[in-house]
Amino acid sequence: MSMPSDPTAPRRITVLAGGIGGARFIRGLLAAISPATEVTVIGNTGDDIWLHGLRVCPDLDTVMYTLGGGISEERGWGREDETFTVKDELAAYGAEPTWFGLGDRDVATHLVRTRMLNAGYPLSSVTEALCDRWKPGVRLLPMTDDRAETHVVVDIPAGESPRSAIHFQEWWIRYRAGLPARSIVLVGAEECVPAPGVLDAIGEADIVILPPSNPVVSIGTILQVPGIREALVQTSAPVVGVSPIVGGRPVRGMADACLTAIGVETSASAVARHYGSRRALIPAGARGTGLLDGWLIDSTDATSVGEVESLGISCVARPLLMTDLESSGDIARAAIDLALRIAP
Ligand code: FO1
Repeated sequence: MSMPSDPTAPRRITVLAGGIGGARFIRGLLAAISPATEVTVIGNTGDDIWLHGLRVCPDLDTVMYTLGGGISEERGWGREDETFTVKDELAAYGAEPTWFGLGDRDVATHLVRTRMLNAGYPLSSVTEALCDRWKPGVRLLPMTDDRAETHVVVDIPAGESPRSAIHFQEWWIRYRAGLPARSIVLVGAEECVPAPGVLDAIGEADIVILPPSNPVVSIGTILQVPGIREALVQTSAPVVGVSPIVGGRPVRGMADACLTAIGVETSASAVARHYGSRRALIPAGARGTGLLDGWLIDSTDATSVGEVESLGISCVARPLLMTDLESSGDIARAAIDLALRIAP
Protein backbone atom coordinates (compact mmCIF):
# COMPACT_ATOMS: atom_id res chain seq x y z
CA MET A 1 0.00 0.00 0.00
CA SER A 2 2.94 2.30 0.50
CA MET A 3 3.17 5.10 -2.01
CA PRO A 4 5.64 4.66 -4.93
CA SER A 5 8.67 6.95 -4.73
CA ASP A 6 6.98 10.25 -5.42
CA PRO A 7 9.10 13.40 -5.82
CA THR A 8 6.43 15.50 -4.12
CA ALA A 9 6.35 13.09 -1.19
CA PRO A 10 6.80 14.89 2.12
CA ARG A 11 10.16 14.00 3.65
CA ARG A 12 9.33 14.81 7.28
CA ILE A 13 5.93 14.47 8.93
CA THR A 14 5.40 15.36 12.59
CA VAL A 15 2.36 14.09 14.48
CA LEU A 16 1.16 15.15 17.95
CA ALA A 17 -0.42 12.09 19.51
CA GLY A 18 -2.28 10.93 22.58
CA GLY A 19 -3.30 7.34 23.06
CA ILE A 20 -5.43 4.91 21.15
CA GLY A 21 -6.91 7.09 18.37
CA GLY A 22 -3.61 8.78 17.65
CA ALA A 23 -1.69 5.50 17.60
CA ARG A 24 -4.12 3.84 15.21
CA PHE A 25 -3.99 6.86 12.91
CA ILE A 26 -0.19 6.76 12.83
CA ARG A 27 -0.27 3.02 12.04
CA GLY A 28 -2.41 3.88 8.99
CA LEU A 29 -0.11 6.78 8.11
CA LEU A 30 2.97 4.53 8.06
CA ALA A 31 1.15 2.06 5.81
CA ALA A 32 0.17 4.82 3.37
CA ILE A 33 3.45 6.68 2.89
CA SER A 34 6.85 5.97 1.42
CA PRO A 35 9.30 4.39 3.88
CA ALA A 36 11.61 7.27 2.90
CA THR A 37 9.35 9.68 4.79
CA GLU A 38 10.53 10.29 8.35
CA VAL A 39 7.74 10.44 10.94
CA THR A 40 8.25 12.02 14.35
CA VAL A 41 5.59 11.52 17.00
CA ILE A 42 5.36 13.99 19.89
CA GLY A 43 3.62 11.98 22.59
CA ASN A 44 1.43 13.22 25.44
CA THR A 45 2.90 12.57 28.88
CA GLY A 46 0.23 14.33 30.94
CA ASP A 47 -1.41 10.94 31.57
CA ASP A 48 1.77 9.60 33.19
CA ILE A 49 1.44 8.34 36.74
CA TRP A 50 3.53 6.86 39.56
CA LEU A 51 1.93 3.54 40.57
CA HIS A 52 3.36 1.08 43.14
CA GLY A 53 6.72 2.77 42.69
CA LEU A 54 6.63 2.40 38.89
CA ARG A 55 6.44 5.20 36.30
CA VAL A 56 3.66 4.44 33.83
CA CYS A 57 3.43 6.41 30.55
CA PRO A 58 0.11 5.29 28.99
CA ASP A 59 0.14 7.33 25.80
CA LEU A 60 3.82 6.75 24.98
CA ASP A 61 3.32 3.02 25.59
CA THR A 62 0.12 2.90 23.52
CA VAL A 63 1.95 4.44 20.53
CA MET A 64 5.00 2.21 21.07
CA TYR A 65 3.01 -1.02 21.44
CA THR A 66 0.56 -0.19 18.62
CA LEU A 67 3.31 0.59 16.10
CA GLY A 68 5.61 -2.12 17.48
CA GLY A 69 3.02 -4.89 17.20
CA GLY A 70 2.58 -5.57 20.91
CA ILE A 71 -0.71 -3.80 21.58
CA SER A 72 -3.88 -5.48 22.78
CA GLU A 73 -6.17 -4.75 19.81
CA GLU A 74 -9.20 -5.55 21.92
CA ARG A 75 -8.41 -3.05 24.67
CA GLY A 76 -6.46 -0.56 22.56
CA TRP A 77 -3.99 -0.19 25.46
CA GLY A 78 -1.53 -2.51 27.21
CA ARG A 79 -0.10 -5.70 25.83
CA GLU A 80 -1.67 -8.51 23.87
CA ASP A 81 -1.71 -11.97 25.58
CA GLU A 82 -1.70 -10.09 28.88
CA THR A 83 -2.27 -11.44 32.39
CA PHE A 84 -2.93 -9.46 35.58
CA THR A 85 -1.41 -11.65 38.30
CA VAL A 86 0.69 -8.86 39.82
CA LYS A 87 -2.40 -6.63 39.89
CA ASP A 88 -4.37 -9.34 41.73
CA GLU A 89 -1.54 -9.94 44.19
CA LEU A 90 -1.27 -6.21 44.91
CA ALA A 91 -5.03 -6.13 45.53
CA ALA A 92 -4.67 -9.09 47.91
CA TYR A 93 -2.33 -6.94 49.96
CA GLY A 94 -4.83 -4.10 49.79
CA ALA A 95 -2.19 -2.08 47.99
CA GLU A 96 -4.05 0.83 46.40
CA PRO A 97 -4.78 1.81 43.73
CA THR A 98 -6.50 -1.37 42.65
CA TRP A 99 -8.54 0.31 39.89
CA PHE A 100 -5.62 0.56 37.42
CA GLY A 101 -5.25 -2.32 34.94
CA LEU A 102 -1.59 -3.09 35.51
CA GLY A 103 -0.66 -5.98 33.20
CA ASP A 104 2.18 -8.40 33.96
CA ARG A 105 3.91 -7.95 30.59
CA ASP A 106 3.35 -4.19 30.89
CA VAL A 107 5.07 -4.21 34.30
CA ALA A 108 8.34 -5.13 32.58
CA THR A 109 8.15 -1.90 30.57
CA HIS A 110 7.55 0.12 33.72
CA LEU A 111 10.38 -1.63 35.57
CA VAL A 112 12.88 -0.86 32.79
CA ARG A 113 11.62 2.72 32.55
CA THR A 114 11.71 3.28 36.31
CA ARG A 115 15.20 1.83 36.66
CA MET A 116 16.52 4.11 33.89
CA LEU A 117 14.75 7.18 35.33
CA ASN A 118 16.19 6.40 38.76
CA ALA A 119 19.63 6.11 37.15
CA GLY A 120 19.18 9.68 35.91
CA TYR A 121 18.23 9.13 32.28
CA PRO A 122 15.67 11.63 30.93
CA LEU A 123 12.32 10.25 29.73
CA SER A 124 13.30 10.92 26.11
CA SER A 125 16.35 8.63 26.45
CA VAL A 126 14.27 6.01 28.24
CA THR A 127 11.66 6.12 25.47
CA GLU A 128 14.39 5.75 22.84
CA ALA A 129 15.76 2.72 24.68
CA LEU A 130 12.34 1.06 24.96
CA CYS A 131 11.76 1.74 21.25
CA ASP A 132 15.01 -0.10 20.45
CA ARG A 133 13.01 -3.23 21.28
CA TRP A 134 9.69 -2.29 19.71
CA LYS A 135 11.01 -0.53 16.58
CA PRO A 136 7.79 1.51 16.06
CA GLY A 137 9.08 2.93 12.76
CA VAL A 138 8.80 6.51 14.04
CA ARG A 139 10.90 8.74 16.27
CA LEU A 140 8.81 8.84 19.47
CA LEU A 141 9.48 11.90 21.61
CA PRO A 142 7.79 12.70 24.92
CA MET A 143 6.36 16.23 24.85
CA THR A 144 8.64 17.03 27.79
CA ASP A 145 11.20 15.25 29.98
CA ASP A 146 9.81 17.09 32.99
CA ARG A 147 7.01 15.93 35.25
CA ALA A 148 3.69 17.46 34.19
CA GLU A 149 0.53 15.51 35.07
CA THR A 150 -3.10 16.08 34.16
CA HIS A 151 -5.37 16.38 37.18
CA VAL A 152 -9.12 16.84 37.14
CA VAL A 153 -11.02 18.95 39.69
CA VAL A 154 -14.23 17.09 40.52
CA ASP A 155 -16.96 16.94 43.14
CA ILE A 156 -16.18 13.70 44.93
CA PRO A 157 -19.35 11.72 45.75
CA ALA A 158 -20.87 12.49 49.17
CA GLY A 159 -18.94 11.31 52.19
CA GLU A 160 -15.51 12.40 50.99
CA SER A 161 -14.00 15.86 50.80
CA PRO A 162 -16.46 17.94 48.74
CA ARG A 163 -14.18 18.96 45.89
CA SER A 164 -10.72 17.80 45.05
CA ALA A 165 -8.30 17.25 42.24
CA ILE A 166 -7.70 13.65 41.25
CA HIS A 167 -5.17 12.27 38.78
CA PHE A 168 -6.51 12.01 35.24
CA GLN A 169 -6.10 8.22 35.31
CA GLU A 170 -8.36 7.93 38.36
CA TRP A 171 -10.99 10.12 36.71
CA TRP A 172 -10.67 8.21 33.43
CA ILE A 173 -10.48 4.64 34.74
CA ARG A 174 -12.00 4.56 38.21
CA TYR A 175 -14.80 7.03 37.49
CA ARG A 176 -15.05 6.49 33.69
CA ALA A 177 -14.98 10.32 33.36
CA GLY A 178 -18.42 10.14 34.97
CA LEU A 179 -17.73 12.80 37.61
CA PRO A 180 -18.35 16.21 36.07
CA ALA A 181 -14.96 17.85 35.65
CA ARG A 182 -14.96 21.39 37.06
CA SER A 183 -11.57 21.93 35.44
CA ILE A 184 -8.70 19.99 33.91
CA VAL A 185 -5.23 21.16 34.93
CA LEU A 186 -1.76 20.18 33.75
CA VAL A 187 0.13 20.33 37.05
CA GLY A 188 3.70 21.46 36.35
CA ALA A 189 2.90 23.00 32.96
CA GLU A 190 4.62 26.32 33.70
CA GLU A 191 7.88 24.71 34.79
CA CYS A 192 8.26 22.13 32.01
CA VAL A 193 10.15 22.57 28.75
CA PRO A 194 9.82 20.71 25.42
CA ALA A 195 11.92 17.55 25.26
CA PRO A 196 15.02 17.62 23.01
CA GLY A 197 14.04 17.57 19.35
CA VAL A 198 10.38 18.51 19.87
CA LEU A 199 10.52 22.11 18.65
CA ASP A 200 12.81 21.21 15.72
CA ALA A 201 10.44 18.39 14.74
CA ILE A 202 7.67 20.99 14.42
CA GLY A 203 9.78 23.73 12.84
CA GLU A 204 11.50 21.47 10.29
CA ALA A 205 8.48 19.37 9.31
CA ASP A 206 7.08 19.36 5.79
CA ILE A 207 3.66 18.54 7.26
CA VAL A 208 2.30 18.61 10.84
CA ILE A 209 -0.75 16.48 11.65
CA LEU A 210 -3.07 16.61 14.68
CA PRO A 211 -4.61 13.09 14.59
CA PRO A 212 -8.01 12.22 16.08
CA SER A 213 -6.68 12.17 19.65
CA ASN A 214 -8.53 13.75 22.54
CA PRO A 215 -8.36 17.50 21.82
CA VAL A 216 -8.31 18.38 25.52
CA VAL A 217 -6.30 15.82 27.51
CA SER A 218 -4.04 14.63 24.69
CA ILE A 219 -3.46 17.31 22.02
CA GLY A 220 -4.51 20.07 24.44
CA THR A 221 -2.01 18.85 27.01
CA ILE A 222 0.86 18.83 24.52
CA LEU A 223 -0.04 22.42 23.56
CA GLN A 224 0.39 23.53 27.17
CA VAL A 225 4.11 22.77 27.17
CA PRO A 226 5.64 26.25 26.84
CA GLY A 227 6.90 26.82 23.31
CA ILE A 228 4.98 24.06 21.53
CA ARG A 229 1.88 26.07 20.60
CA GLU A 230 4.10 28.92 19.41
CA ALA A 231 6.16 26.50 17.29
CA LEU A 232 2.96 25.26 15.62
CA VAL A 233 1.76 28.79 14.90
CA GLN A 234 5.14 29.68 13.41
CA THR A 235 6.10 26.54 11.45
CA SER A 236 6.25 26.85 7.65
CA ALA A 237 4.66 23.38 7.42
CA PRO A 238 0.92 23.17 6.79
CA VAL A 239 -0.90 21.96 9.94
CA VAL A 240 -3.82 19.62 9.29
CA GLY A 241 -6.09 18.11 11.94
CA VAL A 242 -8.47 15.13 11.86
CA SER A 243 -11.70 15.52 13.79
CA PRO A 244 -12.05 13.10 16.74
CA ILE A 245 -15.78 13.92 16.82
CA VAL A 246 -18.11 12.31 14.29
CA GLY A 247 -21.81 13.09 14.21
CA GLY A 248 -21.61 14.97 17.50
CA ARG A 249 -19.99 12.09 19.37
CA PRO A 250 -16.40 11.02 20.08
CA VAL A 251 -15.29 8.16 17.85
CA ARG A 252 -13.94 6.47 20.99
CA GLY A 253 -13.09 7.40 24.54
CA MET A 254 -14.74 10.17 26.44
CA ALA A 255 -13.63 13.35 24.67
CA ASP A 256 -17.15 14.72 25.13
CA ALA A 257 -16.70 14.81 28.91
CA CYS A 258 -13.39 16.64 28.40
CA LEU A 259 -14.78 19.13 25.87
CA THR A 260 -17.71 19.90 28.16
CA ALA A 261 -15.25 20.55 30.98
CA ILE A 262 -13.65 23.35 28.94
CA GLY A 263 -16.94 24.67 27.57
CA VAL A 264 -16.50 23.45 24.00
CA GLU A 265 -19.43 21.87 22.17
CA THR A 266 -18.90 18.25 21.10
CA SER A 267 -18.89 18.78 17.33
CA ALA A 268 -16.36 18.63 14.52
CA SER A 269 -16.71 22.35 13.80
CA ALA A 270 -16.48 23.37 17.46
CA VAL A 271 -13.19 21.50 17.86
CA ALA A 272 -11.83 23.23 14.73
CA ARG A 273 -12.86 26.58 16.19
CA HIS A 274 -11.23 25.57 19.49
CA TYR A 275 -7.91 24.80 17.75
CA GLY A 276 -8.27 27.97 15.69
CA SER A 277 -7.03 29.01 12.28
CA ARG A 278 -3.42 29.91 11.58
CA ARG A 279 -4.54 32.18 8.81
CA ALA A 280 -7.02 34.17 10.86
CA LEU A 281 -5.38 37.56 10.90
CA ILE A 282 -6.03 39.63 13.99
CA PRO A 283 -6.63 43.37 13.31
CA ALA A 284 -2.96 44.23 13.69
CA GLY A 285 -2.32 41.97 10.70
CA ALA A 286 -0.14 39.70 12.80
CA ARG A 287 -0.80 35.98 12.86
CA GLY A 288 -3.47 34.77 15.25
CA THR A 289 -2.75 32.01 17.79
CA GLY A 290 -4.74 29.43 15.85
CA LEU A 291 -3.15 26.12 14.87
CA LEU A 292 -4.98 24.77 11.84
CA ASP A 293 -4.62 25.26 8.12
CA GLY A 294 -6.78 22.26 7.31
CA TRP A 295 -9.41 20.10 9.03
CA LEU A 296 -10.84 16.72 8.03
CA ILE A 297 -14.40 16.03 9.12
CA ASP A 298 -16.54 12.97 8.63
CA SER A 299 -19.01 12.74 5.74
CA THR A 300 -21.88 12.79 8.25
CA ASP A 301 -20.75 16.29 9.23
CA ALA A 302 -20.40 17.54 5.65
CA THR A 303 -22.89 20.35 6.34
CA SER A 304 -20.24 21.92 8.57
CA VAL A 305 -17.65 22.35 5.80
CA GLY A 306 -18.77 25.92 5.10
CA GLU A 307 -18.66 26.90 8.76
CA VAL A 308 -15.12 25.54 9.15
CA GLU A 309 -13.98 27.22 5.94
CA SER A 310 -15.41 30.52 7.22
CA LEU A 311 -12.91 30.27 10.10
CA GLY A 312 -10.06 30.39 7.58
CA ILE A 313 -9.46 26.60 7.75
CA SER A 314 -9.59 24.48 4.58
CA CYS A 315 -12.04 21.68 5.23
CA VAL A 316 -12.68 18.30 3.60
CA ALA A 317 -15.49 15.91 4.53
CA ARG A 318 -14.79 12.19 4.08
CA PRO A 319 -15.28 8.94 6.02
CA LEU A 320 -13.21 9.14 9.22
CA LEU A 321 -13.91 5.82 10.92
CA MET A 322 -10.63 3.90 11.30
CA THR A 323 -12.09 0.41 11.03
CA ASP A 324 -8.90 -1.22 9.75
CA LEU A 325 -5.41 -0.47 8.47
CA GLU A 326 -6.65 0.42 5.00
CA SER A 327 -9.27 2.92 6.20
CA SER A 328 -6.74 4.47 8.60
CA GLY A 329 -4.29 4.75 5.71
CA ASP A 330 -6.90 6.38 3.50
CA ILE A 331 -7.61 9.00 6.16
CA ALA A 332 -3.91 9.67 6.62
CA ARG A 333 -3.46 10.05 2.88
CA ALA A 334 -6.39 12.47 2.77
CA ALA A 335 -4.71 14.55 5.49
CA ILE A 336 -1.46 14.61 3.51
CA ASP A 337 -3.26 15.50 0.28
CA LEU A 338 -5.05 18.38 2.02
CA ALA A 339 -1.75 19.58 3.49
CA LEU A 340 -0.03 19.44 0.10
CA ARG A 341 -2.91 21.42 -1.42
CA ILE A 342 -2.62 24.06 1.29
CA ALA A 343 1.18 24.25 1.43
CA PRO A 344 2.45 27.45 -0.19
N1 FO1 B 1 -7.66 2.36 30.44
C1 FO1 B 1 -8.75 1.87 31.09
O1 FO1 B 1 -9.87 2.25 30.74
N2 FO1 B 1 -8.63 0.97 32.12
C2 FO1 B 1 -7.42 0.54 32.55
O2 FO1 B 1 -7.35 -0.25 33.49
C3 FO1 B 1 -6.25 1.00 31.86
C4 FO1 B 1 -4.97 0.56 32.22
C5 FO1 B 1 -3.87 0.99 31.45
C6 FO1 B 1 -2.59 0.47 31.70
C7 FO1 B 1 -1.51 0.88 30.94
C8 FO1 B 1 -1.70 1.80 29.90
O3 FO1 B 1 -0.65 2.17 29.14
C9 FO1 B 1 -2.97 2.33 29.63
C10 FO1 B 1 -4.06 1.91 30.41
N3 FO1 B 1 -5.35 2.40 30.14
C11 FO1 B 1 -6.43 1.93 30.81
C12 FO1 B 1 -5.57 3.41 29.11
C13 FO1 B 1 -5.21 4.79 29.62
O4 FO1 B 1 -5.84 5.10 30.82
C14 FO1 B 1 -5.62 5.77 28.52
O5 FO1 B 1 -5.29 5.20 27.32
C15 FO1 B 1 -4.85 7.04 28.44
O6 FO1 B 1 -4.30 7.44 29.58
C16 FO1 B 1 -5.80 8.03 27.79
O7 FO1 B 1 -5.50 8.03 26.44
